[in-house]
Amino acid sequence: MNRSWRCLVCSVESDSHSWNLIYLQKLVEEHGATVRNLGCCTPASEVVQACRDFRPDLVVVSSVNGDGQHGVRVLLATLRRDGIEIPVVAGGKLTTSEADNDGVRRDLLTRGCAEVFTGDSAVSDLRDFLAHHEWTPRVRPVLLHTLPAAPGPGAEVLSWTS
Ligand code: B12
Repeated sequence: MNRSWRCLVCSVESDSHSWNLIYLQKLVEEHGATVRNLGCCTPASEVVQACRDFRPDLVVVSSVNGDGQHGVRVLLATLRRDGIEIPVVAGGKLTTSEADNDGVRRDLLTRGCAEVFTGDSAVSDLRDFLAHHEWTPRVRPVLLHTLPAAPGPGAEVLSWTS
């Protein structure tokens, strides 16, 4: 059985831009994911709750209003505090100056981001990142019971832990 992997798309609490999130949702779906898009102005607590409910394999955070570095820091700290260990990547326009991009990337990697995508190559870098990771669903099939009859002796019924 081939299950798609799951991706949570979100922003940070201060950011009301939406089309970036729609764009990312479509991009990640092209890579085979089932996406839950939490929309703009996403409180960190809502991301935590969605991680518990939806159990994504990856969280993609986008911010373009210039305040994203702070928002992503808050989100990473909240996820860590609440014991959520799901890879987080972030990107967009995370400060008000492109000159900050390298420093922002280093900062957010140090704080636990799996990768940070900014500048002109952000989208192609994310595509490469998605293409070069094997996205195996975190949810593993569990054997519930074995059917004695059709479709054949010993046929296994699989269910999912979510
Ligand atoms: C529409 C718009 C708004 C609308 C948003 C409406 C809505 N529902 O979305 C409104 C009017 C609300 C708005 C408000 C503000 N905005 Co505005 N907005 C824009 C605008 C014109 C277009 C954004 C858009 O929809 N683009 C289309 C999407 C698809 O592209 P995108 O957002 O750029 O995302 C692309 C890349 O950045 C990248 N990307 C983004 N995130 C991620 C994440 C990852 C992981 C990766 C890989 C890539 C990636 O991929 C996307 C596709 O290429 C831009 C200027 C522009 N032309 O880009 C300014 C802009 C984003 N806004 C800006 C600003 C400053 C504001 C305000 C602070 C203005 C103010 N003083 O009030 C507020 C902030 C409000 C808030 N709380 O967030 C600045 C941000 C500057 C910065 N970061 O340095 C911009 C760049 C304008 C500018 N040149 O100054 N805005």
